[in-house]
Amino acid sequence: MTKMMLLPDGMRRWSQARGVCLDDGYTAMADKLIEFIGWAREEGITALYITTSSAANFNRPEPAVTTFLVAFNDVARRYHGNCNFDFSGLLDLVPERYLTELEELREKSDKESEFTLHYILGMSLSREVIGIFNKFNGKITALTEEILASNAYVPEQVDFIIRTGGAIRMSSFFPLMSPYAELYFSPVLFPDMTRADFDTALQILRRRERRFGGYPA
Ligand code: GPP
Ligand code: MG
Repeated sequence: MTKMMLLPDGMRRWSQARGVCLDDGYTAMADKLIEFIGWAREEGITALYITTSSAANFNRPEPAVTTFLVAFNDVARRYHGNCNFDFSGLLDLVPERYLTELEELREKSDKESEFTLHYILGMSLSREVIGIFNKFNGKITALTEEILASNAYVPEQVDFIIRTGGAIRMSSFFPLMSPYAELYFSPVLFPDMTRADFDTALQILRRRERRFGGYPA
């Protein structure tokens, strides 16, 4: 029951390097995501969380925001029938027509599927915590781990996080309730990722000794 989170980074640089427009870079990302999901399923990943945007990404020029929104909705449209599709995040940031379509796709997705594809939109660790506080402020006497968990953007602990694109940072993409997630940073720009890159990442992640704060077994 391995849960994975993917931060697909590097599309602008990929587009620039190829001399193509950003839309083409994100189209390549969309095709690669469909491939990536297949690799993950073949390797027994039961839930794949994809960070489709940080809250800060919505400060980009509007055409760039539209580009990533269009590409991720396209992937959900192409794949929803084949998985249990869900999403969460700072949804106030997402323009209504994209959100409405994601809601429809979630509704139509295969709820019985053994594989979950879950988008995190508008990710921001601080906004996530502030949102939970404001939702419960004055209504409960104490915040508990259970309340945090059931309101977190990522609703369960993820085991592995893969970020492509070369940056060794989390950029507010860290899942609140996954303190022991194993991290893997790949220099590959996401549209260039190959099956061999994925296999290498997974092999390294699976070799890690996971101790969850305890002593070695
Ligand atoms: C970033 O590629 C990707 C997204 C907007 C999706 C979510 C963000 C993550 C960092 C996972 P980019 O447009 O930033 O390309 P580059 O990194 O080449 O500037
Ligand atoms: Mg980037």
